[in-house]
Amino acid sequence: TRLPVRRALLSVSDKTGLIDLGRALAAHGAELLSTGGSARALREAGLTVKDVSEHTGFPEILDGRVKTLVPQVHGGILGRRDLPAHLSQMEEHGIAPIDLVCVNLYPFAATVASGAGDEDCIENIDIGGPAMIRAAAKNFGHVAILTSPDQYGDFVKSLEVGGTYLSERRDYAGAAYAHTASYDGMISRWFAERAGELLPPVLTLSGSRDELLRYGENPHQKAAFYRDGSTRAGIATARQIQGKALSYNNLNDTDAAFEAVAEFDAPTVVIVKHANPCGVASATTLEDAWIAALRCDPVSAFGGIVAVNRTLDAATAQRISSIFTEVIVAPDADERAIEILSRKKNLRLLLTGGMPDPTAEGLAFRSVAGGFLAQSRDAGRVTEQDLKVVTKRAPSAHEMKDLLFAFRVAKHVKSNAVIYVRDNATVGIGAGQMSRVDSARIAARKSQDAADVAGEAAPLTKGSVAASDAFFPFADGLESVVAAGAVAVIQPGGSIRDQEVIDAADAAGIAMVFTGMRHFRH
Ligand code: 93A
Repeated sequence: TRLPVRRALLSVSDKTGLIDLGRALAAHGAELLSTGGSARALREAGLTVKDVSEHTGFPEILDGRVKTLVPQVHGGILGRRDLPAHLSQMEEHGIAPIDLVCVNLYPFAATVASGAGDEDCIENIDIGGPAMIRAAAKNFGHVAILTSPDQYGDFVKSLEVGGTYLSERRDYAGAAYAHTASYDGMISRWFAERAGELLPPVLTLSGSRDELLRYGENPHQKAAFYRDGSTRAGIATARQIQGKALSYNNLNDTDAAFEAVAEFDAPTVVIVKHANPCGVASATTLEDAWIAALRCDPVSAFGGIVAVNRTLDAATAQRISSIFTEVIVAPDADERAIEILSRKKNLRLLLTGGMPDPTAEGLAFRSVAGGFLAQSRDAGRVTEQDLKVVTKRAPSAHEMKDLLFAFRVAKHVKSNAVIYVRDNATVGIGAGQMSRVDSARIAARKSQDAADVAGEAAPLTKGSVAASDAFFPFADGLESVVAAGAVAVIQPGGSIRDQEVIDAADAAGIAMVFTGMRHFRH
């Protein structure tokens, strides 16, 4: 059976859709109860509204901190209409049943994001709202609870045919608890941040489901994208300009590409396949950066994800669209670039509106059986001052620039990572191998392939510099880097066999620097 609404309590911070909902309720004979600002808005639209304070005989006090926290409201929401004892107690205390609660909460997240002071943020912690939401959701047998303007349309449709079914109210109740849980999750994280605790004793992952993805990593897996309310520029802020819907793998790869390209100040292009860069280059223009990035591994770049750290221009868009590309992500794009890409119907173009700060603090998660692991994101970055020259030969100024570039790329390549760089462009990337020697060799072999494609005699790694994300445990890794033609090496150092590795470098006459910082990425 459908449940009509005889009395509704409307108390919303976000007034979107409020008037239409109020009108529909009034048209179907509901009495409207409301709090200060909501009541005012409804009245201004010509609706008859009763103030909650008039209804309860108790004024709003303490600057509005206590508006609805009274038995007339909570009794009216929580009383069971199927228990005679409840009904008689309600009557005894003059408590009228409330059949619909429509509440959305003080904008805590928006207040924090606006940079407001602590006092303001705390005042925007809603107490009465969540209490009503949770009460109404608990009593879904007799009460409907709406927490988002997105729900009003469907609700009004039900109203027009006599009211809501129990199953609908159960769905609203589930959504209501998700709403209050995510709200409290945000607040607890804010407190933890204030206390300088990146890893609080209890960590609730509070995200709201944004979209169901077609499937997960594989077609037999289900997947969705959840937003955690963060405003950091990246895939969460991206506007999709064109192309088909993004898949789980697309989102994961696009994130990897964009976070990597954000590391660089000069115009830079990162091409990613399977969450690993297969080409990274900086140049004076994005177009030149694209050409150099593609040269590193043109075979893998097919069907890749391209990230740039500048407004995408027409010349670069033209180049990128000349090979099959899944996704392009950029902070922005000019009109001509957008027009050029619009000819490729399936290509997705994402514009994030800005670049994130790669050195900013934040948390990163990974799931394990029975829980999840959390750590601060790898915001580490080495500068020339952090480097220790350990060989007889010191790197030249040009080599030094390439070494730093290579180590920055290494941070975004799955371990074991060995990266060869020449002139601000990767010329060989070895990723995800269980042994460092293999990563070094694979990168060199791929660079030979790239040289063959480019019609060059020598592998691109000849005369390059090399970076390793973690120390070389033995001299063999270093030796294979030398064999590939590298003339300078950057690596964390810290192995008990460091001296062996240094001796091998000196024997080969190359320069080597230690960073003291490791960039594992698993
Ligand atoms: O300050 S509160 O925590 N105390 C209350 O008793 C209370 N009742 C409703 N906040 C309370 N509300 C919130 O006020 C609602 O959740 C809603 O967000 C807001 C609506 O206020 P107004 O109608 O005055 O705009």
